Amino acid sequence: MNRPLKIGITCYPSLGGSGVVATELGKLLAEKGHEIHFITHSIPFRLGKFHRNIYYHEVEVSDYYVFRYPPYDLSLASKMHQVAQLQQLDLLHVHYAVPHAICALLAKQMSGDRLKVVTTLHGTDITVLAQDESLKDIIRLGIRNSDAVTAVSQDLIRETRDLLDIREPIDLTYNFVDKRIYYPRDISDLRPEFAEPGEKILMHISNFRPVKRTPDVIDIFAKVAARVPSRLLLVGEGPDLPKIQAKIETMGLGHRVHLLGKQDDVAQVVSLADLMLLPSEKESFGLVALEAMACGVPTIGSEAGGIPELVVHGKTGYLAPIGCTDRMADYAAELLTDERKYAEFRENCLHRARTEFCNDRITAEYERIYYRVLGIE
Ligand code: GMT
Repeated sequence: MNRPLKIGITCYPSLGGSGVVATELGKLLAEKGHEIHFITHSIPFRLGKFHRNIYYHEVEVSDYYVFRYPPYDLSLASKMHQVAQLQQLDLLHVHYAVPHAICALLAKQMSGDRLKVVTTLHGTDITVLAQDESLKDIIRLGIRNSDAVTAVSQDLIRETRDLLDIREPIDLTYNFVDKRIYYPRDISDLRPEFAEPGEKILMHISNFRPVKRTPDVIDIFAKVAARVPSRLLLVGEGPDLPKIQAKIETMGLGHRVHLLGKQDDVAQVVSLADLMLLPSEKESFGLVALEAMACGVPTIGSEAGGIPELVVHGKTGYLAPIGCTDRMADYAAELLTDERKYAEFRENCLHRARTEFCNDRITAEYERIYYRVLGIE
């Protein structure tokens, strides 16, 4: 048994898959006896109640009048260094390359080489930001100089290599769900609020950004609802939501669509669904499809990015080329009207989530990486 570690974790603490994964990982590592120090600009929203072995260090940004842009990155790097010194951290594990990997490297320069840096790439930090000429070179620097780099899918590893010409090793560490939280919940009390008996529920959860192709969600739903009595639940908020609301009204679907806004208890909400829709343009992994899978809900989605590594076409859901809403709607209608097949998919979902993407397995993979960079094998 290796010694417990002291780990600094930095992530975007507000809503978003990378922040969720970072926070849940911190909680699980703390349960295993490691000491976890979150270094972020506000408390990670998924942290919740008090946890043994978890500490929080707030990054305060100077707003001195000469700054046109308050230098958050420098304050973060300084805070990482201070916490590393005071708490004798073994390593910093940063989620999302920009600016976190660069800040961690600065902290390492200040603290000395003993402090190791592990960077986890989550998706848009590569697929969107590494295409931006103003950031590309600095993202490459962050990746090349980290002591270990992990990515949440094979597809993201491939994209990172292609876009940034990275030759150094990148560890594959899929995202995970905590099986004690994500399981099919009893929602018999709640379901009548959203659907009549005999109606099916389709769901989409996202930050309603253009990469999610939310207009496709409405098109798929309209085509399904024409054949199968159903409702659509939209969860989350973001820039495309007003456009989506207008589209729903124009298509005369208002009475069939419920907007639930942001929701904290995802396992409970997801358990309401019969199908999850994820027709994204880009998706390095698709955490929401895993959350659905763990609650026994199949996903109908696009073949974008890492989705095919998570959703097994014809077993735990169906996938079609990006934008192919006709085919996605056909698949959805087929699954919703074939009880035997639906039950089979549901079982496949539960089994796959509990085996391939289980919290114990992925946490152990991260621990192996930590001990490796620290030279403790
Ligand atoms: O989905 C988003 O746009 C948010 C983004 C984030 O940084 O939180 O999600 C990315 O990381 C998640 C956790 O690893 C992945 O499950 C999402 O697929 C990924 N999003 C994209 O690649 C668009």
